[in-house]
Amino acid sequence: MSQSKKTANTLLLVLWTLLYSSGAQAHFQLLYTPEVNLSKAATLPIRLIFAHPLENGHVMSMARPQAFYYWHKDKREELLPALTEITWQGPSNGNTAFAAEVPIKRNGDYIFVVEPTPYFEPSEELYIQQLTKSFVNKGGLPSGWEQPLGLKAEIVPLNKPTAILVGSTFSGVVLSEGQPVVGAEIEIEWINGQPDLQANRFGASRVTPPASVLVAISDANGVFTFGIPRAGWWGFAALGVGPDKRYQGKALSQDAVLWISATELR
Ligand SMILES: [Cu+2]
Repeated sequence: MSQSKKTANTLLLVLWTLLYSSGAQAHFQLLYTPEVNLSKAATLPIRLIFAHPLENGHVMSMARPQAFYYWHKDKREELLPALTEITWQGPSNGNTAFAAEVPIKRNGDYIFVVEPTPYFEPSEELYIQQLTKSFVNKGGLPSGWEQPLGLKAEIVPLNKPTAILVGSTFSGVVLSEGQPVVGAEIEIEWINGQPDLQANRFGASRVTPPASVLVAISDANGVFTFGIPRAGWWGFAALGVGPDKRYQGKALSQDAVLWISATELR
């Protein structure tokens, strides 16, 4: 094949991939750390990445978040000053993300929260802000993982989020300003490319994403349930459930995101 023909074919393939995959990708704010159950004091490596984890596609650029902290018992620990800007690499591109090293000493639950600066998505002509929670436990002692944090929008777990087994189910309740949201649309994704925290990149895709986005709808009490088919990181994004609908003169989707790490019983 001539060089120009090859180039044309490559361009077509790229276009086709973009068109084909645009329907299957969901935005997810990641708040990732490799190990959610600690037996002794440790320094947690954390990465904040805005990506399409199941498709393992384009990595979006994150601005410095509006807030980043954890709740431990009754205390909120501010982590914004601990963030360093990094470049996170996906299979097709690299983009701005954030890293932190967070010391964990006391026993109990740590609920991490990132409140990102809204991101403008040109393909949808709207801003997206995903208020995101992720959980770590030290010493096996529960201390409030089931408590709402009073976020504008949040998913509150109904199963202990640091003890989720493959083949079991996970349920959560979607809250907007503390009230259950009936009929919320919750997109569900799995982190397909293993995050490599040394290289700050996603590994190669391990599964073929399903043809269509996985979705649950919250019931009359704001509750949804999902059966966990595979070990690894599962994310739940309740779309547009937050009270803020506009940002800088444009539409805003204020979403609630929650992450769990599922393990095999063996
Ligand atoms: Cu995107």
